[in-house]
Amino acid sequence: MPFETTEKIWLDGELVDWAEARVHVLTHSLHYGSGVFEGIRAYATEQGPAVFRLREHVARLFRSAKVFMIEIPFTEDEIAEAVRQIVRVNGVESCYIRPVAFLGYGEMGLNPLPCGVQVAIACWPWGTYLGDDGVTKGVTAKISTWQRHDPNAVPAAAKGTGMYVNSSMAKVEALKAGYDEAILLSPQGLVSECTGENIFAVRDGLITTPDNSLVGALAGITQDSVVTIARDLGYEVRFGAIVRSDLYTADEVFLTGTAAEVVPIRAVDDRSVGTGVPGPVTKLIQEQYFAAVRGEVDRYKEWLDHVR
Ligand code: PPE
Repeated sequence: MPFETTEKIWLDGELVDWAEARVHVLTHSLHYGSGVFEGIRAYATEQGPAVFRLREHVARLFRSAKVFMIEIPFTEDEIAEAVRQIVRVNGVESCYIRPVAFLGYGEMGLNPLPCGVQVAIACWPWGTYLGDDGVTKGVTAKISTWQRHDPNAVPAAAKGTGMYVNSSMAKVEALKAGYDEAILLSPQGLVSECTGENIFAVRDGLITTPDNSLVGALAGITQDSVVTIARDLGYEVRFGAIVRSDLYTADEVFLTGTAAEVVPIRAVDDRSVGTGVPGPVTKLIQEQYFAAVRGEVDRYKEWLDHVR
């Protein structure tokens, strides 16, 4: 197993052994990418493990499902409690949590409507997604030759499983070319987001992140948290257009995501960002973010859902 597993997975309301959480090869979503998912993290706090912004993640899962007309056979409260339960029963202090709602076995063909909907929730300990060095020293990125979705091709507002072939191709292209991460542009040529993260640029103290709907980026919950944190720190933050040369000339660029957390980008297309080392704004925001997720900042304690 390439990563650390846990004992149980929540599957359709039951706790099953990790190895037994299986599906049939004719599962609809395996063929047509017709599923929706979330990525959530739980962090160790003084009161035990706490899930970060659980309600927002569950709400986004249901919004994604609505876009694809996938009827999740549970309520938002039931899914939220299932997330807390899976963290509790696996006895982990901190972990990554992956809920996925998918169309199961029983129907084939492109019409998804007759298919039964299944829900699985797994969790496992997952360290820094872009490497420990990435968090401290920053990562390199390349503008991808793959474009982010046109909203009339696939709905970027929804976290659909099949949509991630776009991200995977961009990721592989970047890795093969020797970069850590890819930055995708919208069909109009504006900076959209990274493969599984939103992006921010800082210049002269002004922080800009793309207007998600306009550029086909996912409305990130970490992005939202970072916007709040940055504004609370006194920075001006705007949702606005960014073109690739804005990244080359920015003082600082960083990315945000549940898995990746907050990571500086130290070079874009072989141009150093600023001086090529993580800048003060990024470092301050990183520090506040990590303090917030661990329950160390009073004003952000409402973001935590304790599992015990
Ligand atoms: N954009 C995309 C395309 C995306 O997948 C994510 C999350 C984000 C932005 C940031 O959203 P948020 O996590 O709410 O701040 N990507 C998830 C999957 C990552 C993966 O590689 O798998 C995640 O971070 O959990």
